[in-house]
Amino acid sequence: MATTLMTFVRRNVGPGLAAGALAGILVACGGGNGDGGDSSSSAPEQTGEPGTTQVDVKLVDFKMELSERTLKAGDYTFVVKNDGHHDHAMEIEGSGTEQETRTLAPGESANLTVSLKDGKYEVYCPVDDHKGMGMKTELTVGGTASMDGGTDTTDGNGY
Ligand SMILES: [Cu+2]
Repeated sequence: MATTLMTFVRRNVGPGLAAGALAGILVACGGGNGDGGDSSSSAPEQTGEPGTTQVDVKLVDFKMELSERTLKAGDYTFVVKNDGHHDHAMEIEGSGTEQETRTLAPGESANLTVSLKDGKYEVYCPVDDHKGMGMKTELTVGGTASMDGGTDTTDGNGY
């Protein structure tokens, strides 16, 4: 019905008038679909992907802090937060893997899901020369961690 009326109006008056008439129609018909539509489905921001282990990474000027630096092989979600005053990002490189987050403005964060195999990884900030300024660290994956005497070495009964 509104459509018919709209067509009718548009045919018989200029565009400007039609717009005005249309607005009037919209207001007139507006009672049908109440205005309380606040139900925007705001999904809570998810940290960590299901089935992965979360590793927190803090980027500051100019350091890189990982909550874990010795991991077992598996899937990890790096939750990277820029706590510095410059743009930063995180790149992880090693054992055939090379992945990075987008560049994060101060206060921003991003998730990076990576499948890690045994080996050594370099984790650093690829922005400008931040790596050279100290934004780098090492990540060891596998049972060759030298720190604890290797009590928990790889046993092949895993997943
Ligand atoms: Cu940086």
